[in-house]
Amino acid sequence: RRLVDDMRQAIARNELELHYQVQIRLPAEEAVSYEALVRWRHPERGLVPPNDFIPLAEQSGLIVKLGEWVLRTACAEAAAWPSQLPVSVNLSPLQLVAPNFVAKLKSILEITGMDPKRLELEVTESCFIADGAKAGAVLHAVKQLGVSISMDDFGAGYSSLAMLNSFPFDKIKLDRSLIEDLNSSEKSKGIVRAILSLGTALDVPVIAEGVETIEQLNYLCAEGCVLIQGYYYGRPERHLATRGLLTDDE
Ligand code: G
Ligand code: G
Ligand code: MN
Ligand code: NA
Repeated sequence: RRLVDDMRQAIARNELELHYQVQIRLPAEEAVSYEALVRWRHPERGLVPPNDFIPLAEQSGLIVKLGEWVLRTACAEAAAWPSQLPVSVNLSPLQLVAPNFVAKLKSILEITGMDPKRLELEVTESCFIADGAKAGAVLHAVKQLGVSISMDDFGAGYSSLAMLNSFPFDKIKLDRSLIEDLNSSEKSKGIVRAILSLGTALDVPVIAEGVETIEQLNYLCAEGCVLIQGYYYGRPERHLATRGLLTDDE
């Protein structure tokens, strides 16, 4: 596959870049954090979205190197932000079980001068499927460094209550498919409400992802959800520090 060969060189050629999507706290609507999302500025294909290359990177094992680049770059860039807000980074299951992951993370934090308290790692249920005990052990070691862990895409796939019980997540991210269905489905409203009250019961903050409309926002707000991420407030884009030097997603 040509794309896989290209991808191998993309890191060395400096073709990857991170865009950041704001996370908002209600009611003041202040920015509280940013999620890093990788893009590939391909010389011929233009800006390639992660869905077009992350799965390939996972299949080929390249995700370990790519994920390391993402972590190092997100830490280096966020360390220089004037706001000093937290940054969250998505982790692939393979990264988590790769040898020396924790040691590498520790060294990235040291080299970039990033405050571990400002770093959040997002994991999905798939991280726990192959070897749940191993994933849990690694994540506990990560938390020891002061880094926090979010449960991403909750409410999609097989994300289960058992998982929430087995690991002390610092944040739950409501999957955007649930938010999308809020408009059309009473069932989704019930599920969202239930997950929000689960968050309250466990004392874990819940953030809604993929919020695009005022109707969705008002429903979430009425149900006590104060953390919001989605196009309603902002798309992933280069951060303030570099804005103007690069073109945005659209
Ligand atoms: O940015 P976008 O919505 O197109 O991202 C699509 C998918 O790619 C999402 O599931 C997101 O979690 C994933 N993704 C984006 N950036 C990264 C990254 O740096 N590492 C990993 N593992 N996944 C990412
Ligand atoms: O799987 P993960 O939650 O990491 O995926 C986040 C992805 O969702 C980002 O790549 C981002 O581009 C996308 N996203 C963020 N907000 C919205 C939104 O409001 N609507 C849609 N359709 N996608 C969104
Ligand atoms: Mn995410
Ligand atoms: Na998600």
